[in-house]
Amino acid sequence: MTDGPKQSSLSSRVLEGDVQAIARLLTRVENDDEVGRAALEILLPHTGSAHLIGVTGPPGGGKSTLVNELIRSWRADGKRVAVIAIDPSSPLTGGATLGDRIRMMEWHADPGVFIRSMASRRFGGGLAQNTLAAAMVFDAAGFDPVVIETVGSGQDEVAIAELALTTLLVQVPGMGDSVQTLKAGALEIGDIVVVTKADRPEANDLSRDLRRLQTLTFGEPESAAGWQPPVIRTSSLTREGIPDLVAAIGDHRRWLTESGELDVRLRRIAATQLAARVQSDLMDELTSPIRHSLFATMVDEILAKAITPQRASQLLLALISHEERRS
Ligand SMILES: Nc1nc2c(ncn2[C@@H]2O[C@H](COP(=O)(O)OP(=O)(O)OP(=O)(O)O)[C@@H](O)[C@H]2O)c(=O)[nH]1
Ligand SMILES: [Mg+2]
Repeated sequence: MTDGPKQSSLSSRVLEGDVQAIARLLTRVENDDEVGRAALEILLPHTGSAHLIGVTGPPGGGKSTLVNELIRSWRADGKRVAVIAIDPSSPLTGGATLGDRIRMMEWHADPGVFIRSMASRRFGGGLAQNTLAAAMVFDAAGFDPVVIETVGSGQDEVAIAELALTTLLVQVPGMGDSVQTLKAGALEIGDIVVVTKADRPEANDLSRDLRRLQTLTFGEPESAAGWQPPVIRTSSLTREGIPDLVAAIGDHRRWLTESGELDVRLRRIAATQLAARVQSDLMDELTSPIRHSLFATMVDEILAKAITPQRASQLLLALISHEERRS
């Protein structure tokens, strides 16, 4: 096996921004194989500068179209942009929706834009782990910003805020009872609240309601210290509000650095990544070929009401640490 030189050339090509090498490494990293793991170790010292931006909101809320307009602005500023689009639904297409495919085609010939779809079907820490590993690859390859786009389905909505430095919470007019559709706590995750499809008549009412709700949640703007999440109306048809949004993202990035919040968030992202990794490594251990039958036995015992899942989990963990000590 002559994997060694191959790995180092793969990572050096990634560091040079080679699009094909990046695509190949992303697949390796998603499959979590040896080549992927080794390359991440080489890339690690080259990471840490990209602005990780989370975009979340309801299905069909105009997230992808919005990100496309952001790409257009950032490209005009000479930035190289990566997008990780997480699709919870379609294992058939490997996560890419038709709209995402059209968007990918638009930027196909531009090496300064890389769009990757990922299916979020892996349970447990899979989403966070795969997403942040892919973000590391883009970061090392010199992409900045790196956008993580996900449909807000309650849990994912909050999860994305733990993976990003700046979170855009998308709200869309004309979806019933305006802000009442917001789940409790969802507003807090938005560093910037974006009302998309501002060309629709209901956009004004929605942004007014969102500002009221913000006041109820965070207090009067002048009384609160720190960052005030702005509500920005955008239309991807007319490009209204897109320059304002680009500016607000830049403002938030500067605020993070100046306030010291950047370190807090970097630490939170690292902790999220480690927790996700431990979770999936433990599951791999517990369901490995040598322990698989024990795991299945425990499931039988739970079904037979002989043991609680809590106790079964403790027993399995105790067994692993016992084996570790003996080896
Ligand atoms: N009128 C109007 N329609 C828009 C705007 N932005 C997006 N749309 C339309 O809204 C629909 C959904 O847009 P997407 O960008 O695919 O929305 P999404 O949030 O990424 O959707 P999912 O990824 O499927 O959750 C498409 O038909 C768009 O053409 C806008 O600014 N104005
Ligand atoms: Mg989309």
